[in-house]
Amino acid sequence: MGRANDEAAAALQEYAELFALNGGDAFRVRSYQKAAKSIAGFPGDLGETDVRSIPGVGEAIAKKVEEFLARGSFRQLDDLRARVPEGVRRLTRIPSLGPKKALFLFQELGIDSPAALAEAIRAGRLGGVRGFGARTEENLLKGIEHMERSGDRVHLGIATDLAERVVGSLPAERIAVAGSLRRMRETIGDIDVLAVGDPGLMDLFARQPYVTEVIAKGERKTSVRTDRGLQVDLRLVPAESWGAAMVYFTGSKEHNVRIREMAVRKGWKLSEYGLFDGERLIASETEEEIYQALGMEWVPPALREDGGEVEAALRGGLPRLVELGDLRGDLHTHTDLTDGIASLEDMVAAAAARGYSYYAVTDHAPDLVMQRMTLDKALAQRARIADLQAKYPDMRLLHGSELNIAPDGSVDWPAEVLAGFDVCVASVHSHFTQSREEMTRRFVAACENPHVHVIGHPTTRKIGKRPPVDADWDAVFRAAARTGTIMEIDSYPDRADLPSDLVRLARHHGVTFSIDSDSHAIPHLAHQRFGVGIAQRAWLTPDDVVNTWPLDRLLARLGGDHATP
Ligand code: DGT
Ligand code: CA
Ligand code: CA
Ligand code: ZN
Repeated sequence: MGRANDEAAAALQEYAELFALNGGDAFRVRSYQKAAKSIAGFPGDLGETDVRSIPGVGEAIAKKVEEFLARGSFRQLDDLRARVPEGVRRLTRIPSLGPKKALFLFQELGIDSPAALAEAIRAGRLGGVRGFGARTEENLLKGIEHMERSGDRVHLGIATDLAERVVGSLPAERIAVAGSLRRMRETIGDIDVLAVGDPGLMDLFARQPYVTEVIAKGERKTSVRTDRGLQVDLRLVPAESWGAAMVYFTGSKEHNVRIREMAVRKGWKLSEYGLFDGERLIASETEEEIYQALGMEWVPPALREDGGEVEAALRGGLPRLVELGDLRGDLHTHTDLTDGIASLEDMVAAAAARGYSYYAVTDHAPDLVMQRMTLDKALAQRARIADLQAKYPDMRLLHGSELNIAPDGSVDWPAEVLAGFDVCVASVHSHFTQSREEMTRRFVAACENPHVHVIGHPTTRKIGKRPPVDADWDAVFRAAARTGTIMEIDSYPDRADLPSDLVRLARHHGVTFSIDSDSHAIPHLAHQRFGVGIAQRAWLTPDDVVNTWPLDRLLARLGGDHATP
């Protein structure tokens, strides 16, 4: 995916937000949002395409995009940016606070940031204001606290994009990412890059177009701020201590403390330069040599959190972690029948190109009203899938749906309709603030529904935007294990849902998982690599993940007769 696509899409999305915030016509807001999605999901490079050929992009939007490509912004965006303070825009990012209310708070009460809103609520200044009851105030406060806690960390998708740009821009003898990004943490504080090469690399790095500020520049380490807000540290390391530097800067700090203790116990010293016995170098060139000298197996980066991996590596008992290459399919994807932007035919062709043995199409179900799904549309899609199947003898197409779990735990459509689908993913898309008891009952009921195979993006969190729902996860996972309900690892990087700590908990209860892309466009199919990171951090093996299984085993698990297509 070309970077220009993402940036133009982000600008249009921002414009849509600002336009809505200024009371702009809802229809036009939606058309900007739709165009933004289309552009983000467009597989070709924007710079080499006539923008007008992208679905959803008319003349007016095309002009804005062209101006953006030429100079990094467009006039209407500049105008609105000038009119709305940044803090007011951040107000709209508080979960449950829409643009109308945000503008009202700013114009009537002078509240111009999330912090100012929190203060106003705590001081009781919103008491009696229409539309701001006690329950609303409480939810707003929770949302603001969540935003503050996630702070400046970004999700893995943003960090990975930027890291690939950095690595690709520097002609080093050797270069690799370390830190939390190599460990595939779901959020990243800053990016750590190690390189072997000549000192001129530092100057070259500081001059890159993605650099907005040079924070510190030395011979061994340069730190910059980038256009994504994220800091990148580049360290030059001697070729002969590459392995030691990778171990040290990959971390985590907790893991490093443990293995340094192991070295000390042997009377040795472990640093970023190597493993030493006094002056004598024991190992430094590769990570494998260092772990081996310490009497351990090499530890995959995703496990380096002092979560039992040191003990396991010492007794040679590390798991065979699931890898991207183990996945044989995807069980949660959308098309333009609902909110995806690519056609069924294009999504299926892209899936086949990835070499899948099976692929499920799971467009939204009717209770998500704005998607305008109907049974007729679903059945027509099923017929198209049956036709399409003939073209793909090596990939089984599964017709599914992403159902909505209602507040009482029920889902869309009667049982006889549900029975006609090969796979049903059921997700929470509304009523996020139910009490812990209600939410737990809701999930348990969904697990107990014999037609529900998979619980989609279970916590519903969106990193930096929406906190996870509150549920007794032990109880939910017990129900999932008992009923054979699969828990999803939604790989979409701003969801990363389930998060790895809950995956690990679920696994203890005997739950199985599917690593899904939740794609709404062709490039999203590749997001599964982020889901694999989550699974690895939770110690999952291929056997724990149903979409590594051969088709027959998967179908047996999904039950039903699978007459379609
Ligand atoms: P982040 O950036 O917050 O997402 O997390 P990390 O793990 O990338 O942390 P960062 O960037 O502060 O440091 C990168 C690695 O360098 C870290 O995982 C371990 C190592 N490191 C940094 N400072 C220390 C330290 O004071 N002691 C030890 N043992 N290791 C350190
Ligand atoms: Ca870092
Ligand atoms: Ca760092
Ligand atoms: Zn969903």
